[in-house]
Amino acid sequence: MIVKHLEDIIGTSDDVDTPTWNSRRLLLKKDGMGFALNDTVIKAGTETLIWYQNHVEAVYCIEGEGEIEVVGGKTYPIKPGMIYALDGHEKHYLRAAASTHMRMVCVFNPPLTGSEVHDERGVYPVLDE
Ligand code: 9YT
Repeated sequence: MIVKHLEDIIGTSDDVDTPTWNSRRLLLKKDGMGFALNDTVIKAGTETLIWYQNHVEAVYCIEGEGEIEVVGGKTYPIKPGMIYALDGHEKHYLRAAASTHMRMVCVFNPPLTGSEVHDERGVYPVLDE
């Protein structure tokens, strides 16, 4: 059985910070669960272009407000209790309201190895440890 606490992840190499989000990676490929689980803060007033070509991701908002715009499709408001699941590798813009960060629980399949950040097209590569 695996037991971790968020405070044990913060400040380690599994705490990945970018200009628009900060992903605390709770479960990774090395944990052998077959998926990754992150506690991610989307920074207030930011927009991120994301396109998970190599992964599916489910996202559950637990704090804050914002929106997700599917490129060429709909825009959905995000607030606590809302989930979205990118089962079609949808390219999207993720925005947090200017007044508040968003806190999201994110699940990835295949699991992340830990160091992924989006490239200029919003893509996470498939990485081996
Ligand atoms: C919700 C979302 O996709 N945020 C970008 C970061 C990503 N979820 C991660 O690596 O935790």
